[in-house]
Amino acid sequence: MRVGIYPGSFDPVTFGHIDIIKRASKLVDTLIIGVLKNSSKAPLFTTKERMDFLRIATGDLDNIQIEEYQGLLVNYAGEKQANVIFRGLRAVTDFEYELQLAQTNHILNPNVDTVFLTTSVEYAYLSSSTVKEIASYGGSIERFVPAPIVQSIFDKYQELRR
Ligand code: COD
Repeated sequence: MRVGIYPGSFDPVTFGHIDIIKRASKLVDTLIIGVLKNSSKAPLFTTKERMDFLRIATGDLDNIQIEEYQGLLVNYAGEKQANVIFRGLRAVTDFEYELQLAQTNHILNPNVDTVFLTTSVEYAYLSSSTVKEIASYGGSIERFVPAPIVQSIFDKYQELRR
């Protein structure tokens, strides 16, 4: 049984992530979406919120598990008996960081390999940070994230302003 992990912050999930999830899920028997709990990036959304958004976004896929993890990704992959980590590549700017991450992870656990899926062109520009920036100014984010989570993103900014 082939188990893969697609790890990330998903703060929040975007159509770019969903595109990678759909494509990666076809390459393995089970795809675990690993949501990093204590990210140094200080996420806007709680782990539970990020996982709930992912559940909503992937409801139509049946070989997906959504889990939180903390600590080293390769240790988590080992625990789950996953031997492939999926990452999305948008542009050259992603490459340097991703290469370093993949090489470090492979040194830490040689049983785990990283597979890069290149972004679909329509999502090449898209990032969680861009979505948050637009939403923080009240701009339209419907083209970037699934409709059922749009209001929750705006609600978070309302909550922060209170
Ligand atoms: N199109 C395609 N892919 C995309 C798009 C898009 N529009 N947007 C994002 N992606 C890809 C990203 O390139 C990435 O591959 C993935 O989706 C998730 O993105 P993010 O931004 O949500 O997640 P990151 O990059 O913050 O995740 C980093 C990890 C959480 C994986 C990493 O920090 C980690 O595992 N940390 C734990 C400690 C560890 O093991 N560190 C490594 C050893 S030093």
